[in-house]
Amino acid sequence: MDKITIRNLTVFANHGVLPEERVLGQKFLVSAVLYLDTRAAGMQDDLNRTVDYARVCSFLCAQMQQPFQLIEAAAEHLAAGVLRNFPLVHRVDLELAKPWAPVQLPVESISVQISRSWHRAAISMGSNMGDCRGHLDAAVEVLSSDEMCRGCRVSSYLVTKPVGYTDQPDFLNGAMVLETLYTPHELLDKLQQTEQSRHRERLIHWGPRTLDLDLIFYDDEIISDERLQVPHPEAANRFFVLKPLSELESCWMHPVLHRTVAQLLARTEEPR
Ligand code: PH2
Ligand code: MG
Ligand code: MG
Repeated sequence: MDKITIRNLTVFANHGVLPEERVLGQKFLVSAVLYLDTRAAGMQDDLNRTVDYARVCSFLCAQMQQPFQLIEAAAEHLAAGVLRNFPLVHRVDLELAKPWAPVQLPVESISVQISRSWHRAAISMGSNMGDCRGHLDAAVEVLSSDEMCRGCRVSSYLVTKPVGYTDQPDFLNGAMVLETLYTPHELLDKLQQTEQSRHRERLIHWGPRTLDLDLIFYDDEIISDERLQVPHPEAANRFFVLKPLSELESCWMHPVLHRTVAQLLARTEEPR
């Protein structure tokens, strides 16, 4: 991807752990590499097709006025702000330097460098207790109104036979694809909080539930730890996951199996 670089934007601000830093303030240097596609702007010589770096500079300068203890925290705030407020920017590498850091030793500067971007997530939804449609709609509402998510797209909902533990009512299933600034584990927290808000109880494994939200894909990442497995280990065999997801992203490549959602769906049977 193309880049626009802002180097050493100089801002006076009051970040710091020491009380005197908060009172007196000091000099900070902000550098940012903005990743975006500049091709159309370049070919058409049109500012509307790119980010106005003057606006980014004044945005960064204004956001620096909110004081933080840590340069890490200030940097997170700046990076998320750029990604949320300049939609063409897909990724930002941000450096925040403190040339006058009070370390009582000669030092040229101390800085933190972070890289943040929008990530694409696929989420499957299921419900077979109570107001199933209401539970799925509530999940869509929570994620589409979350400031850390954008561009939420939702499949149609379909009624499916229970898989695994079959002595339970039919499910209503659907899928959602969105872009997010959450890490996979933060997104999992958000999904679990949303399940809780619909009074999800974990009684029987694969048993009836008001709301089940599973993270199916997160970019093309492969994650396997005590809390989270991505891609979801059952996704590739499940009609009720693949069918709604194929409406939104039939070409998404399973990063382990190297088959698209459409290919996986084609070899999956709808349970009757
Ligand atoms: N979820 C399960 C187990 N079985 N069957 C259907 N049809 N739909 C589901 O969402 C579902 C299931 C575990 O999460
Ligand atoms: Mg599930
Ligand atoms: Mg689940």
